[in-house]
Amino acid sequence: MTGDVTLRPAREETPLSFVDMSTSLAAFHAPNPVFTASGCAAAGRELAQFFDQSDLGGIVTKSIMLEARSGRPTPRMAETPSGMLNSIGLQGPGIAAFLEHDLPWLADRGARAVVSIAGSSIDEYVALAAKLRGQPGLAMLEVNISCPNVEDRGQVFACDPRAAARVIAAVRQKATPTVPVFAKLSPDVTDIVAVAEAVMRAGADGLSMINTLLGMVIDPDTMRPLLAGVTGGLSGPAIRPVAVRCVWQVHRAMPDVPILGMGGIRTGLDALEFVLAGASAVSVGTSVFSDPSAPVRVLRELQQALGERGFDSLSDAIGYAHRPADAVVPPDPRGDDA
Ligand code: RRO
Repeated sequence: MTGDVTLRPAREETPLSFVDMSTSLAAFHAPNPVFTASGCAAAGRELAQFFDQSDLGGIVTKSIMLEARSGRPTPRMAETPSGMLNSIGLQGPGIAAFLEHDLPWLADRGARAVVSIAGSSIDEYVALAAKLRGQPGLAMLEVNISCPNVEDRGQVFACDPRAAARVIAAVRQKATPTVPVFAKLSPDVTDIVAVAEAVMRAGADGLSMINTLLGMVIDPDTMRPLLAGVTGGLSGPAIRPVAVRCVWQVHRAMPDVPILGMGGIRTGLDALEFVLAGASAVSVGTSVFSDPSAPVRVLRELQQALGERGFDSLSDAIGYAHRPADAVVPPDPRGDDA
């Protein structure tokens, strides 16, 4: 989508309905590109009083494991400059309860459910994919191979291209063939493109990026690590430039691979950065803790921002920042459009 887009003269007061916001993540077609982010609103119910679950492109659920799990000891959240650390440790009800209560709840509301799965072995991922096979309301699988809050860093499959590829190949084989399988990648690697290429070769249909970065806070009063789990995942605006860089690098290497981008998105302009870098859709995560309506606001603001820049459709903007530096400059949004 880079370089050959003709922008119409931009207007400041563009009607929102003017810009076609529909998007595709492989075989999953969504009416708009703004999703929730895994881990920030359980299975979506927590946000139901703030917006209609079907208004977003998709609801991405907290990573689910085979068994119920209480997670790591507390404290497991800490504030950081422009962000937060979490050390939740995959707390959740387990797949049986999820299938009984959560997925039907989302399906009843017309939500497009993107179910995040996590395992501590390939067999566990495969068992989860099998249980989700054929479930109504399931739009896509997000395979979380990058949770930073596990005891054994060897379980962070996304840190090793071969381990990541093995998980994805096994899930792809077991999952419903028509349901896209996206691999969720970690930024805590030397070469994210190598991991992205490995999972795509293994059969992934697209990529979610990025998960949180491994971080740590020491309490100056106790002079001990603040989190009981010692380390945690850093999220929020602090990580946005890292996330945009990852999306940029992977889109540059594989421009046809659909990317669901996330990391510190708070506004429509933040979301626009991800789209211009190459994301076909975005997830809004940490900002829902301070503004639970953030995803619908971000959607509105993104549509407005695209219209103001002369785009007729979201798809024209995907990867637009990769066009050559001497490409035609978009019309000045403040200028006369005559
Ligand atoms: O549950 C968590 O602690 C967690 C997960 Br599964 C993840 O993927 N990313 C994160 O920051 N925390």
